[in-house]
Amino acid sequence: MTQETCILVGAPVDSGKRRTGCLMGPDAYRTAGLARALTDLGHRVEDRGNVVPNRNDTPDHPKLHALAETIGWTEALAEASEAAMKDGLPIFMGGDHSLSLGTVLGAMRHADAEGRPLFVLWLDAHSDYHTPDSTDSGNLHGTPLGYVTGRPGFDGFPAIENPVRHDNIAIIGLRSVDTPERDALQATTIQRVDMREIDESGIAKPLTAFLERVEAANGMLHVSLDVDFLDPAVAPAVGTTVPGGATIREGHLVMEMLHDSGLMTSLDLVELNPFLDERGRTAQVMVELAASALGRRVFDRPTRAY
Ligand code: 6HN
Ligand code: MN
Ligand code: MN
Ligand code: MN
Repeated sequence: MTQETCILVGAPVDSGKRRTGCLMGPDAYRTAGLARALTDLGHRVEDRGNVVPNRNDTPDHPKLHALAETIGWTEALAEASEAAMKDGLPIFMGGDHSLSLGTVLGAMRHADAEGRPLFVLWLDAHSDYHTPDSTDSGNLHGTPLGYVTGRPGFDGFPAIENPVRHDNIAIIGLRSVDTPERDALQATTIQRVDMREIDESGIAKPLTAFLERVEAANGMLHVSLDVDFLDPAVAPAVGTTVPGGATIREGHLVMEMLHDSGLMTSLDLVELNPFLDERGRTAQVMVELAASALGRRVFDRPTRAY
């Protein structure tokens, strides 16, 4: 197995929605043994500690929640992401999903510098394709795919010079998409895989099709794993639970296939709210999934006391 340098980056972002608690995510991943799970697999692990947001003085917005703070996070995380990608495979320990405004931007800059196209795999119940104009909730965690594809309205955020191409994106796990997002998505070639398709044909088929495209283009691949991709029965620690999500095995199969492909170049773990967890079980599930993405096989999994 290829030894990776895994760079853990804490992103305690809590500004992307009103319900707080995601700021505890990075420490929950540390407590659940993320670094140890990766070193046990033979990888080098470096924990860079937590990123601190830039100071930003954008005035309060009548609709958008915590706009200035989210812009400050986006700038700081884009820098941390670009820097970490030069040194290894970053794993961003969130933090709510607005952190991906920054982590994907950093991955875009790195891929541009390498002269390679960036692909994005979004594992989520939601499509997170809003713009600041289309969002009803005003919660910016619902906007990162809108931002990185160059949709308009992101005033005050770093400009997107070379947007991620629609053909380079797959969203898997969908079961809660707002009407304006649906209308906008339907006009794109973004690969959209909802839970019905997964029920009918399995999760491996659409993922294989996507990974073949990444491979053929010699792409870099950023993976963004939202806790609510999973069914709330197995992953309750998230503010935006939607019933009918992926099973534990569907989650692991995606991660195992990602590992086998050798294509993943960065990973977000987002939306974990430890305040809503039950004895740390969701944090543990997320650590196990990350370990699968870095090469742990089903039958290698130790029965470990946390
Ligand atoms: N997430 N579409 C809803 C909204 O408020 O815009 C939910 C967004 C959820 C965000 O999954 O990270
Ligand atoms: Mn999300
Ligand atoms: Mn979600
Ligand atoms: Mn909405």
